[in-house]
Amino acid sequence: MTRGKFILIEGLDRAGKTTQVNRLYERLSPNSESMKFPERSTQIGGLINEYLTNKSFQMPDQTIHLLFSSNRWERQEYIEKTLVTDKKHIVMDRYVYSGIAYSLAKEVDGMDFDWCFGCDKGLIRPDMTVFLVNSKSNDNREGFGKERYEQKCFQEKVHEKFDITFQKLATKDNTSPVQIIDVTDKSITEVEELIWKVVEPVVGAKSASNQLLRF
Ligand code: Z5A
Repeated sequence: MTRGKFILIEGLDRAGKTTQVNRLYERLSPNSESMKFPERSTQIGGLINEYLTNKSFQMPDQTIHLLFSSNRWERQEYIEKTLVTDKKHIVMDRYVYSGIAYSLAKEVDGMDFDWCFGCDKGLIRPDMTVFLVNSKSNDNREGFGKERYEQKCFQEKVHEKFDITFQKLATKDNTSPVQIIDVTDKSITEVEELIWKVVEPVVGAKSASNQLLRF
């Protein structure tokens, strides 16, 4: 096998990303790694965690945006090693699209798409992104409301910004496609099967080389 494939799961809060990342990781095991952003175990991740969980911990919107991006950059070497040297697949929970969509949704002067994307330019790009959409709100799912951005009206704005971000970052030749999966009223197993249907051909296809895609 040439390099492993990089599969990203994105979605709004409590859409079931972590649940599905774990299912996909198990399906691809032992030839896979699962990862998540924010990666809260690093020093930068610790600051992000403090910001998300402690509403009295303030920092400028620009600063937290750059910290989320730095958190991705500090894991690039590991991602490259896993895909290219170890030839394992990566199943990722949130990444660049979340970084841009959540910051755009704050509608801060000067933090437009180009500003938000600038610091992520050059990051390793997924081979496929799956975006989980629930046409009913996720706010009745367990845990919703505990962290900073978990408010219904903000989440609606984030959804709009995800759509814009997918359009802006789409490639002409459809490398790194985004697959939207409607999870409304679907069980965890039904969603798992829908994801597998789109991911299986990607992980099953041979890469022409070890070359990685980049944003
Ligand atoms: N953020 C950002 O601003 N900038 C960035 O660059 C990045 C992130 C990377 C924390 O992210 C925040 O960081 C997030 C975006 C921002 N904003 N907020 N708030 P996070 O990923 O750490 O946290 P999260 O979005 O809240 O994710 P989560 O807790 O991991 O939720 P989830 O993964 O989507 O859901 P889940 O844990 O798989 O499921 C939630 C519950 O629903 C659980 O009880 C499941 O059993 C249940 N569930 C799952 N699927 C189903 C189905 N199909 N039916 C019924 N119940 C289900």
